[in-house]
Amino acid sequence: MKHFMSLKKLNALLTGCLLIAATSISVYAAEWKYAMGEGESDPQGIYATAFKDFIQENSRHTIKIYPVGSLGEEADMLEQTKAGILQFLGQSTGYMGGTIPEMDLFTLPYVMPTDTKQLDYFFKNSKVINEMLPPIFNQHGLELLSIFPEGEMAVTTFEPFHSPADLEGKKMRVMPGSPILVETYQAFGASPVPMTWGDLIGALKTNMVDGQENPTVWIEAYGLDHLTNVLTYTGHGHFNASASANKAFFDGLSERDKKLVLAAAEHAHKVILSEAQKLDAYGLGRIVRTNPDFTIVTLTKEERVPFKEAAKEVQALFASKSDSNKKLLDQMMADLKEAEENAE
Ligand code: 6CS
Repeated sequence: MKHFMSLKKLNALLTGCLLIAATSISVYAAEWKYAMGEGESDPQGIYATAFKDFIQENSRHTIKIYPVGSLGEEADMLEQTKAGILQFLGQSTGYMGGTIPEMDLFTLPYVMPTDTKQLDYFFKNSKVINEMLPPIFNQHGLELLSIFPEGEMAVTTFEPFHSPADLEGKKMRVMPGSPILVETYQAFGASPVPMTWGDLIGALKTNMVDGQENPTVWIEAYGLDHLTNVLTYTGHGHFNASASANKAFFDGLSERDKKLVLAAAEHAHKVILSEAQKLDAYGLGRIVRTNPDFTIVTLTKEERVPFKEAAKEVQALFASKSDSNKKLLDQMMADLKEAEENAE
């Protein structure tokens, strides 16, 4: 009898242990959702995959990646992340200015350099990114993890252009949600049309728009060079993307998991920054090889002058919108000067 009781106790103890183990697994082995505005082989996908692999190799958590199109448009994914339905979001900065006005900083014309070494330095050391934007993201329910470049903005059109006068009346598609993109193309003489990525291909096929802007690697990957005739490098901008987490989710993580997420972001940031330097050359090389009839134009220094003049108004307009915008733009200029002086 005595012996029977102790077996019963042992059984109860074992059941208890199993229950505790099962609970720990469900608490500590979570599946986190990561949505993004690009496919898995695109720059945001390279970042997301490096992030996911790091998390999965260093913990029992798993990450499910939702690429472009699987969870609606980019604006929907931003709302879903703010609401905590998604834990992580990869998003083009050009979609964020409507929600986080300060993010329009990254779409301002003739502010970012085209030199990849300077960009690399800037995206690693920028005070704007590392110190000033994180509390601004927090106010919007987000935890900023990274901002990284995807290549110089290239403009593709049906007809060539060399001056703002050539752009007059041209309907140029811009990413929706960024007032500065609209203001930029207006200043450049064109008629901007904000439109989601999902609508752009159809709009080009039916001549609803006369052109669009995107980084070269994306233009090649999604065949935009076959839907337009000319690609023009104006030097006016760089395409950038961000990665962020839902703030309440991040705040609720254990100290260990917070460190894990931050280390994964640091790792993925390094991976994409080393890729970023090659993206433009890769995209352009493929276009030249596969589509020899496509015209490539680089505006001369002289041709850029009126565009740069027009850009000054847009920069001033951004700075005039809020104190926060002004402070960020001032610091951005200081960060970029430091990048120019220190980039190797
Ligand atoms: O033009 C767009 O809307 C898309 N372009 C890129 C390079 N990434 C995603 C974005 O949605």
